[in-house]
Amino acid sequence: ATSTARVAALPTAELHLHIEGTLEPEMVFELAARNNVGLPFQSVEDLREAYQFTSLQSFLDLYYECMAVLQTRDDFRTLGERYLERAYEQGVRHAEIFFDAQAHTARGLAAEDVLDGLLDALHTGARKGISGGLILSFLRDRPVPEALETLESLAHRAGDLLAVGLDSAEVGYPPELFTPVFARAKELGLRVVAHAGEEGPAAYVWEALDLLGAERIDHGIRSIEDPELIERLRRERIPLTLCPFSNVKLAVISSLAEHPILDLLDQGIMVTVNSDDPAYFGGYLADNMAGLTAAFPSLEESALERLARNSVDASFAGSERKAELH
Ligand code: ES4
Ligand code: ZN
Repeated sequence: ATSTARVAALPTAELHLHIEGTLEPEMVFELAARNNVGLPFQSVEDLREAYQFTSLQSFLDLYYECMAVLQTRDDFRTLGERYLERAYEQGVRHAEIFFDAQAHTARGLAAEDVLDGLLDALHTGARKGISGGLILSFLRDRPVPEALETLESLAHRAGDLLAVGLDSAEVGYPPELFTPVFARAKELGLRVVAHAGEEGPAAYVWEALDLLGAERIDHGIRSIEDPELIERLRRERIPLTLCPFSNVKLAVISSLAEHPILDLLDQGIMVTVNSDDPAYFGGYLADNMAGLTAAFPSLEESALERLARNSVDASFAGSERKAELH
């Protein structure tokens, strides 16, 4: 197995990271105290013990509950800066970061405070050698008109966004529903990604590609059930942003050794390793890579290098930045 420290020597791009999923239990308590927010947990240990999930929904319930402590632009700046520092220590040099605007506006926050706080953090990160951008991710289990309103409310800030995405509870909320939202995002000049094929079927991956115009698929692990889809992903070099620790924690697979990442890599699919919600799932990007080397004794250094290289190639960084990172 290769240690986290050795993996961290490889420059990588993090392409699948929910900033609210970097909220460590210590910070939940710190912000709860600062903002006078009540918590149904007695201590950091008590909260950590609740990190046992049986499905995506069981995780999302806790994830949305904890983020109530985030109240101000400054809270989002701090959250973002702490993530970027930890990511840098793990070799990440470029980060494309999801934020769930609706989870905050539904609590009465202004979308622009969230955006500005995260942009503050990205500026700090840029000075320290980590580039990146923000992905406005729509909550698929909330009404489509709300997603459209959220997009319109930030349309005048489209220049501060990199892309749009689609996340939250998947089954029963097919990508097709969001076709008009993504059409508008493209009109605004935004890039497009979407979560699909995590708990939902391979059919949702097809929809994300054909109806939303997704340029990358987040998770997409269930694509393995559809050989025609695999062939398309290979031919068109469509990246899958895989999250190994996440899949085990949310019981999408039973153990890391069952993860199809190496099969997909062998089949010529453009796969990348990512951390999803690292505060909840047991580690950051290099921790995920190191976990894979422990679970797959046959995984060679060259495969790690390929995964690192894929992450840069699959990013939306400009060609100059990509060249620097290779
Ligand atoms: C998420 Cl793991 C996962 N899947 C879907 N939506 C999410 N939001 C935050 N983490
Ligand atoms: Zn995700």
